[in-house]
Amino acid sequence: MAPVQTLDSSKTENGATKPLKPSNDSATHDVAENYEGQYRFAPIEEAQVSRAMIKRYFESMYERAISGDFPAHQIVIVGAGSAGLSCAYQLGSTRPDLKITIIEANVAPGGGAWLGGQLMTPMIIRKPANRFLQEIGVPYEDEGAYVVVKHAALFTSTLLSRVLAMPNVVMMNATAVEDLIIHEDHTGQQRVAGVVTNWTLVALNHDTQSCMDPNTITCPVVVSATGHDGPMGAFSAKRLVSAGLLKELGNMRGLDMNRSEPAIVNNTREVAPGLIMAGMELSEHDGKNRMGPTFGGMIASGIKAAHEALRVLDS
Ligand code: 48N
Repeated sequence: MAPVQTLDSSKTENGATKPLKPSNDSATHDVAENYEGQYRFAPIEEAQVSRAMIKRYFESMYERAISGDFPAHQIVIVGAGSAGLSCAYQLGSTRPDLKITIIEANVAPGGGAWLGGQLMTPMIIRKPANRFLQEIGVPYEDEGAYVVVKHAALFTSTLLSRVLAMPNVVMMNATAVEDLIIHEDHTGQQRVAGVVTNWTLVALNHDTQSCMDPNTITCPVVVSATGHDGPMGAFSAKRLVSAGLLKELGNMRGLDMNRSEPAIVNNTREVAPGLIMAGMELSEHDGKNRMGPTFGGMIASGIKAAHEALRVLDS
């Protein structure tokens, strides 16, 4: 039987490569100029690039410094891992009136969700958390009780793109939360009222330079999802202990997938007045088990943290 001919549209009958067929208003058309003419960019001055960045970045920093302006309230989310980003997506998509500010210490957001386990790339998500994948448009293989996303980066990059496309969401990456703002109300109760920030490279170098003071962002509710390890992990849980608002850390316990994921989701809550905790940071705060390379609990915890944050904000 004659072999099946697969038509290769980029080739002519005799196998030569067809020249690009540019339409007049496409990138292909512009690139085609390289073969016939010169690729031309619109002219620019360097100062225009600098000013375009400075204006936008510092305007948003100025606007997000305080949530006092009514009615747009502000929620700050610390940590852009799978829990923090799921929380941001849930808040941003259901409450367009809210100002949502994500503070992420790494240059690259995403936390531990760029890979599955042991640097392998597929991501496992146990049902019913796969419904979130359907909502944000991440394809997966259905394996019955769980689903497999072909590459964790497909989940994280899709979620990041959905969150960052929301007009009410601002993310400040390469920025560390290095303290919590803690006020005392008229009853004497201590309440988290915002975060203290610095550029991460500054926060990591306080031992090399003195007096590099931080900045502040005040808000009525903070969601902390800083994970269980890493240069600054479990940040708020540790700060609650050193600030006297938590007696001691529970410390993350051994791996047990079946106990850990429901425990973290069901215990996602306001751990101190004004502070919601989510994701693996909660395993350190409460002393819950870890689950290893399965991410459904992070998604569900982030979504629950959004509901908790709205409950606190609207109470
Ligand atoms: O991904 P993580 O570390 O944290 P979660 O809770 O979003 O997801 C945890 C998940 O990746 C796992 O650990 C999986 C399920 N494995 C479990 C197991 O048993 O091993 O994201 C936290 C983010 C990171 O991007 C950090 O850079 C950031 O928080 N971060 C901070 N950002 C700003 N200021 C800080 N002080 C800070 N500390 C951490």
